[in-house]
Amino acid sequence: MDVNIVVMGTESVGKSALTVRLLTRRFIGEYGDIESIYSHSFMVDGREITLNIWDSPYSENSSVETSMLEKKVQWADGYILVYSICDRASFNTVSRLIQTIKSTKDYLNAEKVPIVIVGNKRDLHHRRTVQSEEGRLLALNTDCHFYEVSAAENYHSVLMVFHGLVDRMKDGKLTAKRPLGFRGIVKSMSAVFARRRTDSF
Ligand SMILES: Nc1nc2c(ncn2[C@@H]2O[C@H](COP(=O)(O)OP(=O)(O)O)[C@@H](O)[C@H]2O)c(=O)[nH]1
Ligand SMILES: [Mg+2]
Repeated sequence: MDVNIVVMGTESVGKSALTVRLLTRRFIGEYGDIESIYSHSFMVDGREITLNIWDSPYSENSSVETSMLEKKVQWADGYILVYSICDRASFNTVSRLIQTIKSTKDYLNAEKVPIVIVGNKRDLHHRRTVQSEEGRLLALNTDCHFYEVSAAENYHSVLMVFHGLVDRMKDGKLTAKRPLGFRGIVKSMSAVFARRRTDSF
């Protein structure tokens, strides 16, 4: 089973830190402006699942950001929306992203929306400006999953984020659909970005 996952959120919330943590179990500290689609496989119930994870920097140019956003939403089967618990604006953006995803993709009523909301930088609690309850409430109101994590301090909780999303997608129509060959899409994407890294564990 192959699944496309996009990691979204404003600048410096820890999108790359979370992605790299999943792939390498490590926290490096500085990531630069990585634009990459990573491939990561693991076994669930005796079945191999391959995640194609698209991590990209947030563009300050709003027209670029809007057109990229559309591409990402179309490409992905599942969404990880990241904010920093120390950055109120990043939380507001996650809320807007949920509306965009829901209005762009058609989800059946019975279907769980494959979105996980992540409040990152939990270790910086002394600088917290977004309370846990706010994240939880947003998730409740939008029928999403919610986790508060620290990419800096904890591998396990980051793993739970990605596994939680996969679990959620397994319940949906994921296995049935894929009219377009996703490999073709990934290929054309990597041509656009001229940079593709494949890490398989
Ligand atoms: N304290 C702390 N810093 C973090 C955490 N996650 C990321 N950072 C830092 O936040 C900055 C931005 O992280 P990065 O992953 O590049 O953010 P991105 O722009 O969303 O990809 C970097 O300096 C990271 O070291 C975290 O959980 N705790
Ligand atoms: Mg990044």
